[in-house]
Formats: sequence, structure tokens, C-alpha cells
Amino acid sequence: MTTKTGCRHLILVLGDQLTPAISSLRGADKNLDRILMVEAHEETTYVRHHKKKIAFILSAMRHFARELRDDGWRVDYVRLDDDANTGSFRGEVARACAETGPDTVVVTEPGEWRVREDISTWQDLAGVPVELREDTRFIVSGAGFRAWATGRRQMRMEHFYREIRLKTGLLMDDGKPAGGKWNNDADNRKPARGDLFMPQPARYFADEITREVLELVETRFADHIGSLDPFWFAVTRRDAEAAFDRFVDEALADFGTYQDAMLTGEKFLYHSVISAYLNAGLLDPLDLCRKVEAAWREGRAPLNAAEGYIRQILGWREYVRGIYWLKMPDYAASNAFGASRRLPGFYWTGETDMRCLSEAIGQTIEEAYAHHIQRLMITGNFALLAGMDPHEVHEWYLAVYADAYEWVELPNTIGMSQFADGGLLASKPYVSSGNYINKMSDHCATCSYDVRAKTGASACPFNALYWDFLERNRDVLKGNPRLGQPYATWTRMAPDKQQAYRESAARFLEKLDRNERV
Ligand code: FAD
Ligand code: DLZ
Ligand code: SF4
Repeated sequence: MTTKTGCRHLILVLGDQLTPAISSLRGADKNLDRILMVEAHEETTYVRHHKKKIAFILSAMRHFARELRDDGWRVDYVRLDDDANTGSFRGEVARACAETGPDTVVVTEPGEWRVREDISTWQDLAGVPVELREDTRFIVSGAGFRAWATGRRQMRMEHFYREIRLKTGLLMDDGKPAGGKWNNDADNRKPARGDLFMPQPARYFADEITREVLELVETRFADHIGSLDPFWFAVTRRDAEAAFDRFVDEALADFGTYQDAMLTGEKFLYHSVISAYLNAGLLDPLDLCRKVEAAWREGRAPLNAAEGYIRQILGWREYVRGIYWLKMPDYAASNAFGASRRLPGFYWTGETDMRCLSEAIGQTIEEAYAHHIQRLMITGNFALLAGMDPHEVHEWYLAVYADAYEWVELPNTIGMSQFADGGLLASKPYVSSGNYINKMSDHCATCSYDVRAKTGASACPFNALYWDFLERNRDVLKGNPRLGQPYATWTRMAPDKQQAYRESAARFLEKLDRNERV
């Protein structure tokens, strides 16, 4: 049945669902149905997103709306500055229902708990049935993950990953892992040297649509973190695919080897820099994995690189999504260590004498991007060692990265990085002293602090904080078999040395709490 304006289904497409393959469009009819896309004030401000993240999403949305219209769809596109815009999905769905009188509102499940909760109220609000469809862009459904998780004592990513390799046949030969091993990390994770050839991600000029968005964002979100210049993100599927192909051609071969490396001034190294595109729907995860497998089979990349890369997408990405939907809403409030320190101001400015942190945060402000090891072993490591409130840490990560949506960011922050879930996701906290950072980067050579000094005002703060963290959280961590060695070392340490570490950490944390420059 159609209604007064000829609208059968009102199909809401969210800003991270930008693909014609989205399940809400399945079975849709260009003559009977209307598509609604909304630039919503509420979405742009529920955390204070990086300007570049907002600009990327709005520009990609506008380009996708154009693509749909060119393909013959009726698209109602509500801009942020439209006078009638009510500022929320809920308000715009109600307004569109009143105007077009659809039989049903159709939407693919969102990536955040908060939006899903909201959607459950729309039926009453708009007086129209709401059909929530599964997001089929993922390889494992919510129900599939729940089935995998049921009855398991431990939900380790590595076991989950093997099952998806079997299920998809990716990197499998005659039912066995290609090359004989499921995981080739033994060949990965070496430090990098500054004289290596550094591939660069594909960069795109801002077209008229993007330029208009950049102006809008600069005006409306002037007080949000980040710079808009340079803006070089792909905002269409075609460009995002070209960016990925370039990564495969130029950087994939060394992806595994330098996956954990950090170099001053090198923001991307051999990473693919496609997470923002992938999470917004411009790229398809299985498609990427198949391209990487093909590169290996054709001899264009070694197995350690191809397997390492595929594991990130097929393994980690699917796994954290499964954990998110399995454990929400309580997961967001996890705080196994009862940590409560406020995030220091330098997380928003990059103004610190700790070179590793100023590099990671500085490039975050500039690019809305940092690679995994910077997020985990620099900003995350420091926040965990210093006892920052995990919820505040989560809101920081959600705000500052162009790829951040809660389904992927929250388990990475709460679980992997802050161990706030007490070890559900990670088998031990990812913490280190300055030694690890010195091994994996060249930052310490130009730092104001001395990485070799253990205690005192000029010693690398990570050194004392590391031992202080272990001692402070002994009750939570003492039974962890993977921490047996560090606890044994601490116990063997002379009491005056232990005391020097703890005093050094306390003095540093007091400075931090007084908002003094560190
Ligand atoms: P590459 O290093 O080239 O890896 C390829 C792809 O693998 C990525 O694009 C991504 O899609 C996937 N991937 C790799 N690691 C992970 C992971 N741990 N979880 C999920 N997918 C992964 N990733 C996000 O996409 N959004 C986030 O909001 C996010 N927040 C994070 C917060 C913290 C504290 C940490 C430690 C990690 C977070 N990650 C997040 C994971 C990872 O850091 C990014 O996916 C990666 O840095 C994106 O850069 P890239 O595209 O160059 O990735
Ligand atoms: C992150 C974001 C931003 C900044 N702005 C919008 C927007 O204006 N309109 C929109 O549809 N989506 C936006 N998004 C993405 C949504 O927040 C995302 O779809 C939900 O969090 C569910 O994952
Ligand atoms: Fe970071 Fe410490 Fe090295 Fe400075 S010395 S760069 S604070 S690890």
C-alpha cells in the first residue's frame, strides 16, 4: 500500500552506512520508497568530535546522497543548517513521517548502543512501525558471536579468528592455514629506520561539496579539537578503493614488519589508513581481505604481511564488535582498577615534554589519525599507568579519531587499552616502561626526559609509573599468570629502590594533578 505522497518505506541511512549494499536498501523500490539522510546536531556533538571527523562524515554523506540521486533514488537530505532541522535522528524521522506518511520506517541497526536505544522509541513517537535490519556488512552477526561466546571460559580473539578463517576460507589451503601457521607474528613488529622508503596514503583534493562542508564545520565547530587543513580524505567509494589499492601496491609488503614501529615525523609508516573509510561504509571488509590474499598469492606481498593485515580486519575488527554488543550497556562503565584521575589537558593540545606523547597527540590533532601502536602503547599506556578515569579516556578516543564509533572504539579502549574490563578482552594489561617505547621508536633520542634514568625529575615518567601501576593494582593483577615475571622482579627489588620508584611516580602524578607542564 502506498500513501498520500507515494512513500511506502522511509529508509533512514546513517552517516556510517554509506553503501548501496546496506541492508536497509535491500528490496527497496525507487518509485515507492524514499531515503532519508540527516545531518544531526546531536550526532555532531554527543562527544566533541574532531573537526576533521565531522567534515569527513558530512562530506561523505553528501557525496553518497548525490550518488543515490544520480542512480534514480528519491533522497530527502537534511543539512545541518536547514532551518527546519530539529537536530536529532528522532526529530527528523518524526518530521519526515508527518510529511510523507510512510507505512514503515526501515533502518539498518546502528553502531552505537545509544542510537539503538533511541530507535526503540521511534515507533511510538512517529506512530509508524520501525523495521530494524541486521547490519550485513560484518562477517559475523551478533547472534553468531553470541553462539561462539556461549559456554567459553575465555573469549580470546585468536580462537575466534581461526573460526572465521575456516568459515570464509581466507588464507586457507586444503582446510589448513596457508603456510602452516595461523599467526605469522614471529616475523613481524620490528623497529623502523628513518632512511626507509616511506609510502604515503593517497590524498585527494577537496571538491566543491567538501569545500562547502569545511566552511560549515569551521564556523559551527570552531571550538572542537583539530585542524581542518590539510583535508585530504577520500569521501567517495571510488577514491577510498583507489586509496586501498595504493596501500596494497606500495605498503602492504612491509605492513607486518613495521606494524608496531614509530618514527618521529612519520605519521603513517606502512599502515593502510583506511579505517575511517571502512567504518563509514565506503569499503567492504571481506573485499579488502580478498584483495590482500590475492596480493600474497600473486607474490606481491609476503605471508607475514598478508596474514597480519587480514587478522586485523577479519579477527580484531569483528571480535571487538562482537564483544561490544554482547556486553553493552554495562561494559561502558567498567573500571576494574577504580581509576579516577582526570585526563590531563595536554591530551587536547599535545603540549607536553614527553616526545612520544606530543608526537602521537600532535598528529592526532592534525590528522584525526594515529596508528594502532600509538593509540595502544603511547596514549593508552600512559593513561593506564597514570590511573586515568577509563570513561574519560574512552570519550577522548571516541572524539579524536575519524574512524571512531562506539562499537569499535569502546572495546579497544575499555578492554584492550585500559584493562578496565578486568581481562575479558586482553589477557594482560598493555603497559610498558620507557624501554619498550625506546626499542620501537626514535622518540626518546629527542625527548626532554632520559629514558635510561629510572627515577628523579629528569627520568622518563613511564619508568616509575610502570612499577607504581603494578604495585598500586596488585590486588586486581596478582593472580594474572602473564604478570608473574614483573611481579617477581618487583618483589626481588631492594626496598629503597622500590621506594624511589614510588616516590618518583607520586611526584610526577602530583605535578599532573596540579596541571603543571610535564
Ligand atoms: P591498519 O594498521 O592499516 O590496520 C588495518 C585495519 O585493521 C584497520 O583499518 C582496522 O579496520 C582494522 N583494525 C586494526 N586493528 C584493529 C582493532 N584493534 N580493532 C578493530 N579494527 C582493527 N579502530 C577503529 O576503527 N576505530 C576506533 O575508534 C578505534 N579506536 C581505538 C582505540 C584504542 C585505544 C586502540 C588501542 C585501538 C583503536 N582502534 C580503532 C584500532 C586501530 O588502532 C585502528 O583500527 C587503526 O589504527 C586504524 O588505522 P589503519 O586504517 O591505518 O589500520
Ligand atoms: C559521527 C557522526 C557525525 C559526527 N555526524 C553524523 C550526522 O550528522 N548524521 C549521521 O547520520 N551520522 C553522523 N555520525 C555517525 C552517527 O553518529 C552514527 O551513525 C551512529 O553513531 C551509529 O553508529
Ligand atoms: Fe616517551 Fe620516555 Fe622516551 Fe620521552 S623518554 S619519548 S617520555 S618513552
